[in-house]
Amino acid sequence: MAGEPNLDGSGLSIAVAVARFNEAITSRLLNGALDAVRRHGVSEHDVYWVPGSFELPVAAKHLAEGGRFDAVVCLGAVIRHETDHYLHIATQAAAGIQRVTLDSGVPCTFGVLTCDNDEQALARSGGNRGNKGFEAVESAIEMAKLIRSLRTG
Ligand code: DLZ
Repeated sequence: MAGEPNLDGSGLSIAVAVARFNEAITSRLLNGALDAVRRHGVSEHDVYWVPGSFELPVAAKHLAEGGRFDAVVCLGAVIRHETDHYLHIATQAAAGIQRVTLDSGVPCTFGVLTCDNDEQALARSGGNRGNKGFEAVESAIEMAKLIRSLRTG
């Protein structure tokens, strides 16, 4: 049976990096993320905008390595266009964010939508498929608490 996640955000400091590209969607992800920050009592948070999802990993790297944050939440929306450009962006964003997590030991969560169209993206940013921004904050809290408990024993 799966254990209950510890989602008590008190004592945690969380950075939220959000891509401006497809801002109509990413602002909805950000609203979901800020809702989760409030609901779970995260003590401190800051929001950092970057141009697009491709830039999320380097922002996450500096935020993770700065020593101020217990977790970094990365938000973006990669939506399929006529070429395969979106595929490169989505792949590099995912790989880069995971690499920063493993290199820094600071959990960087993946709140980046990868969708075929706007309808799918709207559904997952506060529509009938939930809000991936909200979920990315919950994952960040759970992982930050786990890592803290592993470090303190
Ligand atoms: C250029 C581009 C394209 C075509 N599509 C997206 C997208 O769907 N989602 C996203 O977040 N960003 C996109 N970008 C911008 C890139 O992420 C990046 O900002 C630029 O290529 C500059 O490096």
